[in-house]
Amino acid sequence: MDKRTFLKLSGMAGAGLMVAPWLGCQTSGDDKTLLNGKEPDSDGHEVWGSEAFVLPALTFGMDALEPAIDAETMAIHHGKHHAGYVGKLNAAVAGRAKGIDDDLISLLKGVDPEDAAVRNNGGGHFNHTLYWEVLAPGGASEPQGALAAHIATDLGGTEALKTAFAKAGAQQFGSGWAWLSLDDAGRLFVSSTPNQDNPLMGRCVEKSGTPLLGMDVWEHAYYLNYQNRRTDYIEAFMSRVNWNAVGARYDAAQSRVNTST
Ligand code: MN3
Repeated sequence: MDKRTFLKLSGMAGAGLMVAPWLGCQTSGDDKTLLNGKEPDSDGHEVWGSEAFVLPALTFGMDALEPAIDAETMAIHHGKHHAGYVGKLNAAVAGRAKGIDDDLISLLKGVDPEDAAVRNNGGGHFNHTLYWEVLAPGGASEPQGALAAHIATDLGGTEALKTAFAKAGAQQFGSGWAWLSLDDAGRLFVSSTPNQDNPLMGRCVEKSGTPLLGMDVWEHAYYLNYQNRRTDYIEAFMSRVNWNAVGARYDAAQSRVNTST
């Protein structure tokens, strides 16, 4: 194994340790999805590689969410839109020196609002990876266990959450996302963001936290099937959420809150 290969492999292992808590009990996706390749520049500083980020393969068929989300929308959304964000993110970061920001989550937490390429494409990669994760077929159709109890305490229960979440998505002007997140003090909140922003981006959003559930309300997420009927898409999306996947994300985020307080 040459030095370059060794550095790349050892870098991947290190990044894996950092990212693992976020991945939590995730059962879908490639665990290298959000990792980066590490390559030293000529001065020995670590820089982002040109293929640092990889489009995760879907763990389910394009037609698995029919009729809520049609196969053609899925294929274009994953193979064109998400792939596009990954490619543009790689182009944006390639050759840039790394600081402590050596994975996607820390990169987004610190992203400069003026750094449009990383903000938009890094957000796009993170957001869509989460979207496929929480839509993976199977799992509970309602929040379970500790997450359900916390939703009752902070948000008034599952029905109140669903109403607030659907409203956040419906009222987001233009393109964006609706979110259920856990803030750093361990409180759940519902919010929406424009474009590909997300609650990780502390310098770009009013309220920051760890996203647990994200709903894409860009027209590309629903237009083929629903045209302008965003509320019909939202209802369909809500009916397909895998609450076990959301719960796994909640457990991981809650354990980090408990560790840091
Ligand atoms: Mn999208």
